[in-house]
Amino acid sequence: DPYSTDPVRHPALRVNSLKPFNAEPPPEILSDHYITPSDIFFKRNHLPVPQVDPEVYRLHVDGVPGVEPLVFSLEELKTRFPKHTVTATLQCAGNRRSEMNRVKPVKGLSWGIAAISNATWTGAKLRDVLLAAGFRPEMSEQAFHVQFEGLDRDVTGTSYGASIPLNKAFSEDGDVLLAYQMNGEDLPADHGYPVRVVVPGTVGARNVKWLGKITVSKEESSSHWQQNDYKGFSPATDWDTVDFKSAPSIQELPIQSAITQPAEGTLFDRGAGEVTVKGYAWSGGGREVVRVDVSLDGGQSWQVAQLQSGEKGHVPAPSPQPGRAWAWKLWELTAPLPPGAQELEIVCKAVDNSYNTQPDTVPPIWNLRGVLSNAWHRVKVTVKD
Ligand code: MTE
Ligand code: MO
Repeated sequence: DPYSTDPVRHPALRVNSLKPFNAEPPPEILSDHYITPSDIFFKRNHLPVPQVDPEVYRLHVDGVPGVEPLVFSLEELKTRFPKHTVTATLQCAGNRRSEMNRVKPVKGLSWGIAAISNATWTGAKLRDVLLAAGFRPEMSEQAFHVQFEGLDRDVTGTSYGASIPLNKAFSEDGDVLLAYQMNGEDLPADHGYPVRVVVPGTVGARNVKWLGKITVSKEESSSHWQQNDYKGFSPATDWDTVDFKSAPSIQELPIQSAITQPAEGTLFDRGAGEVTVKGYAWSGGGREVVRVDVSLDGGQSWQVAQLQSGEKGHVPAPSPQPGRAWAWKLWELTAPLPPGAQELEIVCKAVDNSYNTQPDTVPPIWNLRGVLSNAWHRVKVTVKD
């Protein structure tokens, strides 16, 4: 069993698939922490977790025009390059897929609303490593992508791979890291020990774990996950007509928010007088969430939630530099129970600083792979007299 050496996981995780291991935390635990503890951070593996000896580990850098391939040891990555720490949210393209599946069946793991988490990541900037490997800005006329290959392999020896645009990889404020720490400790095995790429603002799939190789290239990664997966399509496209070449790979994600509390079906006593609603909100590409609107009546009337950008009770983090809002915001609203209503449909929607907002329903954004599911999140609860 190639999975026999997989690490032990936290028992509270909700498992979507055991081999490979895919799991998300219960929503109400997720919004208890601004920085998600590593053991409950969602886990999305396509393959067995590789066992990597840190002494033997080498990162290969290839494809820099006119320059010989180079290798770096873990020690070199840690000591030769300035150490940067970035707080960034990772979200799987399939987060909230189960809501899409309810409209019409889609292919993929049935994620709830918690295939998203937030951590602090520490490592070398990819930009600095590319510079050390001989890359120069003028080479960006000959190369457009940076490919990443994982050390995890399937039975045929094919490894997980993905790529990002070169301009994101090389940009000074793109904050792309070759991270060797998560939340102040060595990366856990499930999250890419000893080194993973962290591409802030970009879909989880490009944040390659157990990083073995970086290739600067004209082409995107030829990996299945870059070419024939993680793309969006029209609701009209089905498995007979889909042409994966016709759509761009998902990179920056759209605006997202969801309600983590209360849970669907919760019973409230009218005597309690009020209801507290909690959730998260995040947008891709470094766009900052500027507002979250909450409705208790299915979207007829709205109230503005309070945003939280830091651990509760601590001084909130200063506003990020525009375009570099990589971390989510947690939010909360306490409001009187609407008089008379027996059932409440609680809804949330977020707005980012480009004034992007979420679509109100799922059918117009339904797609066969169930990705990019970001409609208004709706939770029904009951009030008893
Ligand atoms: N990297 C490797 N090497 N293998 C993988 O299976 N999964 C990707 C990405 N990087 C994956 C990978 C996907 S689809 C997601 S959503 C994120 O890792 C999940 O990161 P996490 O498990 O740290 O939450
Ligand atoms: Mo993912």
